[in-house]
Amino acid sequence: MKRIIILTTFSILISFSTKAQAVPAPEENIPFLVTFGKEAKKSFGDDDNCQTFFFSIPKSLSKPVYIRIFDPGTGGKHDEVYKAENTETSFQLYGGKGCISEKDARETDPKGNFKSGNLIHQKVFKNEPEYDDKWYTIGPLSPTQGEYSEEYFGNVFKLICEGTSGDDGNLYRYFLSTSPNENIPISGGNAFTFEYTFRLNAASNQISHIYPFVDDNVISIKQTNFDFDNDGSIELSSVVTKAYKLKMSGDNETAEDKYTVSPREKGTSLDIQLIKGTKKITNNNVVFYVTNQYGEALPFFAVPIGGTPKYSGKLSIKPIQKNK
Ligand SMILES: [Ca+2]
Ligand SMILES: [Ca+2]
Ligand SMILES: [Ca+2]
Ligand SMILES: [Ca+2]
Repeated sequence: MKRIIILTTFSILISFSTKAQAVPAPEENIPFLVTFGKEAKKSFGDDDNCQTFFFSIPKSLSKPVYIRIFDPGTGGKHDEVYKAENTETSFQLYGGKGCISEKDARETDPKGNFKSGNLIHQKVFKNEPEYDDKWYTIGPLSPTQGEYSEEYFGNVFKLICEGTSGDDGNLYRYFLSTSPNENIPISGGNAFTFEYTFRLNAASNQISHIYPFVDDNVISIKQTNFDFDNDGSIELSSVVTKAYKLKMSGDNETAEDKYTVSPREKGTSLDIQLIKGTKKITNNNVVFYVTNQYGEALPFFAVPIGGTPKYSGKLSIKPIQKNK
């Protein structure tokens, strides 16, 4: 005889890891951010030679903060150099009114007034041994130099990285720190972007994760990826979905498809997994963004809002064998 029971394993786990402002975050398993000089071919994996990241500092914090850049130059270790090391990269930090509230700042392309707000700091890096394989620190910054935004959880700074000349790939990372000399995370701090350009691991079978946040207004999303080089597969998981296959792009191609958001996914992050195949593919740079039904970009948070989504099952009916 069979007995029918209904399993409703519904639980959104809020496991907000409040201390991680490495960008990319360790959980993402992404080795580097990447921005190419503007003379580089698009097929190297950067569609617009520009990357914008935002840093959010909780309102309760009044102590100074520092934004640190690892390997800001192009040359020596880590970078993707073609022939001569001829690339210049400009890092520009903005705060103040309009920094994040300006719509152009939240687009997936560097257009219009995306450099909104007050320019706080700017520095151009070439091939500079002084900063090769080392950290460069911006600050001290008073949190109130940022723009306060309730939607983005605090005082927000914007760091734009532009490949202003050359044809090489600048690989780099960020850290939001309370110290100018060390990486000490800020409790409740976070970092996010609306268009993510990064390097994948070279080793086979590695899984990288990016976490777009779905707010209450999102009904459907469209994911877009560029230059994934067919390097394995891309899957979406969430509180209600497991390993939903997304379209992936080949070399110098764009792939996109849509996904309908379930009510239970509102207020949670999605886990988009870039799953490398069995082949070792090196120097794979990729661009990723996700937009909602209005074409507005969703933020990818380094520390996923609501925690990493845990699949909690659908309303399911399972027959259970009676004990003999
Ligand atoms: Ca370097
Ligand atoms: Ca070059
Ligand atoms: Ca670099
Ligand atoms: Ca690529």
